[in-house]
Amino acid sequence: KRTVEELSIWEDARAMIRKAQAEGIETVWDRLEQQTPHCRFCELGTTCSNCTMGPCRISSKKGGKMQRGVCGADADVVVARNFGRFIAGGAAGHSDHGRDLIEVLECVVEGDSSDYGIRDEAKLVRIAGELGVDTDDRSVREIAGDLVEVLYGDFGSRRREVAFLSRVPEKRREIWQALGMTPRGVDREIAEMMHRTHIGCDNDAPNTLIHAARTALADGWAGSMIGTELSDIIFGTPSPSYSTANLGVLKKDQVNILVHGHNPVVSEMILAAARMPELLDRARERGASGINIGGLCCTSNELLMRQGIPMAGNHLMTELSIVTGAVEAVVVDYQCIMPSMVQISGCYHTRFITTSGKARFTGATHFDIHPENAFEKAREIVTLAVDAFAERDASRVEIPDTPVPIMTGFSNEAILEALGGTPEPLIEAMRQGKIRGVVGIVGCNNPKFKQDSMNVGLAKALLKKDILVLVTGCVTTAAGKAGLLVPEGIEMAGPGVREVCGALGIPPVLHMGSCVDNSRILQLCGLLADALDVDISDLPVAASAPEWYSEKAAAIGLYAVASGIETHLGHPPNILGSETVTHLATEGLEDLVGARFVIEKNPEEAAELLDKRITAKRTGLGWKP
Ligand code: NFS
Repeated sequence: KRTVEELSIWEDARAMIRKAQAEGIETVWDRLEQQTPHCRFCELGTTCSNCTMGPCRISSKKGGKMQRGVCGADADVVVARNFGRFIAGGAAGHSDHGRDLIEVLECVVEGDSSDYGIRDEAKLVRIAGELGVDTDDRSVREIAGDLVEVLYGDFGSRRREVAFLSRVPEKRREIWQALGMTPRGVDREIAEMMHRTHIGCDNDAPNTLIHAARTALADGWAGSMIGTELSDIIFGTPSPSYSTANLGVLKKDQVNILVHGHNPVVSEMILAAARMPELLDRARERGASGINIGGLCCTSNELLMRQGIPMAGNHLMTELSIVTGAVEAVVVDYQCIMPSMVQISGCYHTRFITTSGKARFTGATHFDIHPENAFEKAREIVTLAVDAFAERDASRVEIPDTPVPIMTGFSNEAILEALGGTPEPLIEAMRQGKIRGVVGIVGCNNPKFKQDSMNVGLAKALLKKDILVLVTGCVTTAAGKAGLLVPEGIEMAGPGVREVCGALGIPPVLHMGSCVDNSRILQLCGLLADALDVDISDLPVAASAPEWYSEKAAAIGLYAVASGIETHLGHPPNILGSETVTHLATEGLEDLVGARFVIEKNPEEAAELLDKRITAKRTGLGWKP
């Protein structure tokens, strides 16, 4: 049994794990222990339940029994099929989120919602123009209407390629074309993945994996990118600002509402409702001094980037946030929300509120939110939370730690503006070796790892090597709590990063948003490659998802690799039961797409591996290593 100190590097987490233990509340770590050891076949990816001739297990012992499933599928086929569906699940998550934003914009255009609007008209016009919409002498509403059509089209079957492929360097597009990897439509690739992995279809593992990559590319360069760009258009493009992070952002004397999930569509409305004078008065009448909004997981990243709303925690902090006893309501939309939060809420006065018909939780209070009723429902939800304050048991409240400051808001627009309008100064700093390379550290927490040990360890190790770090998703909180998201963080970096970031007054680790905002990093790579007239795979850049766990994170990893970005994972996906698939992922893809996965669980070793890649790419560009 692991000690509390072995579960997380953070004091706020440890304090709440101890409190949960003392109060008899089960958490993710308890359940992991109950589930360990896991099924070996499942870990290797060699179980199949895609038909009822099975379920089947393929033995990893060569030559023995059970080398094939009942249909005849061998380990390669079963692993590839399972991995393909895993990727499809992730791509579906990000992309359906993106589609929800198209629906909001459509409602704005049609006049069906007055709760939302277009906060960044300039960006709307720019993106529409980029995607071929006529923007001359037309109203914002007309342009937005056409943009809605173009983006809905990206989900269908009528295109040869998704619209934002215009952002992909020519050389990369040729590689995809030659391999049959060009993403045509988001829903099309996902549906085709389900078809191919139906019993009796795609029974050639590499062929399945090529389509898995196409599905992931549809996520990165369409579904996620649409999510990012429309969120900016509707809620504003992020620019640098300060906020705070960790469980200390909860306030003892205020109504605390935590928004959790992924989409800004609901959380922005909760925030707006919480600022209504009538609700503030209501909170005061009930003895609270105000209404405090904090965020969890990616919807937190969305509100943090655009509105500076503090971040209470990442994935493994979600259950623990309720254990503080100080949370009146957790309001969720979808994705990464542990169902156990309903039970834990039930141990306190906390209201657990769902808002999406796509993600209902038995035992939760449900408010069906649509663009047409969003603000009204948000007002009802905040009212409910305010009224719950009276039920808070002060004797059970424990808010650990004091919040740490963080800087946020580094959209590509903000980065380019800081650089004077072009990526040239960044390229020059890279050429001179002050910034030797750039690594995006993204993704999750996983209770199999000591929480954030890898996320923080890798970031620090890279900074020492003068490698600039970009973060999104749950790594944001980790970097923030470690003091890396403030300009003073340059003290932990090598001399080059210290000099460049110091001169610009920016942190050595830049927060670029939520997980769909990894599309910002893709776009940035495209910009850098075009400026140097090379392919993305020629750049001294890399990616990492050290503590990843979700299907979405796997899809991100695969679209990064397929885009030419070497990607480190702290542990492998469930593919090791197939030598063919494992070899392809960790070596073969290098020959095909110019990048591969590397697996390493030690952060220093991982930094060495990524440094090696960056060094090789620098040499390739004729730059000193
Ligand atoms: Ni990303 Fe965001 Fe966090 Fe992982 Fe989940 S919140 S979309 S999947 S756990 S980073």
